[in-house]
Amino acid sequence: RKLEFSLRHALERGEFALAYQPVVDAITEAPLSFEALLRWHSADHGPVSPAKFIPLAEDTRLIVPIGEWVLRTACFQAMNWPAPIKVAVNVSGEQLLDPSFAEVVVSALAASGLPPHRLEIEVTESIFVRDGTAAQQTLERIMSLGCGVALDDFGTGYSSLGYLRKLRFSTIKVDRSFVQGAARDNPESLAIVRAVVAMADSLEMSTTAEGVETEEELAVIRRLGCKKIQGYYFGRPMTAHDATALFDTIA
Ligand code: G
Ligand code: G
Ligand code: NA
Ligand code: MN
Repeated sequence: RKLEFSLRHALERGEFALAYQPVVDAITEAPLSFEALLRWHSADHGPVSPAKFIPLAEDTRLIVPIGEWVLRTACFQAMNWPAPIKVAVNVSGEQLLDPSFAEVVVSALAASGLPPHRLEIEVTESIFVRDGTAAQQTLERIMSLGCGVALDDFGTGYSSLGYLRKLRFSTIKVDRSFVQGAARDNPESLAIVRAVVAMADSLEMSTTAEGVETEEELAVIRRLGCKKIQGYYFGRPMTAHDATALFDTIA
């Protein structure tokens, strides 16, 4: 069967699940949030990589209903965690530019009872390319609800500093390629991470280093002053059950 046909029926067949990857404080290593990452186990095709089905979902606009399911599921899940712990949800341009997006967020928060400040929306720079004004307006509305908005994969897209002047992002996520480069003493990567952290600090935005896998990467990222860390070194994406169990063992 064509992948698109299977994707069209995946929601009603209950084939999606969310994996949750921890984000920890760079100094204390205390968990701060989990990023929700969509997984698809297709009855027709087996497990399908997000790198394959997310672009297809975007092209077909199936990402709009799928993304609504992701938001609601993540908000309900976060209600099982201790109060300060947040949940981060990735949002594609197709979703953000859909006229109903802000109401979908409002409705997911209301249905779950999750306080808005415990939800962080992750967007990439690419959303500003197509319709920057509409993207900005929707993000302002999301921020006015009290939700955080993180800028994902920073430095890899069509970077423009213009939107950093207009929008108060909660977090800038430094792409894994810079983290790897910095740990290999690549002078350009080191300079860029240092500059991004300094810029974020002045703008009163937090920073997350993505894809920290080794002790060496952790050490250099700490030295460069990134506030938060995410990566296999601290935890792989895990089931909702395992994420919740993490707190049960601490408490
Ligand atoms: O989980 P993994 O690292 O393989 O994710 C691959 C890509 O898919 C990443 O760019 C991630 O942002 C994106 N992605 C994962 N889950 C979601 C989701 O729920 N919605 C959207 N729009 N993108 C997602
Ligand atoms: O585009 P985005 O940043 O949302 O993508 C997140 C993706 O990065 C997820 O698919 C997740 O599985 C992956 N990821 C998270 N931590 C690590 C890591 O330490 N190493 C690698 N290679 N991938 C990671
Ligand atoms: Na992300
Ligand atoms: Mn990222």
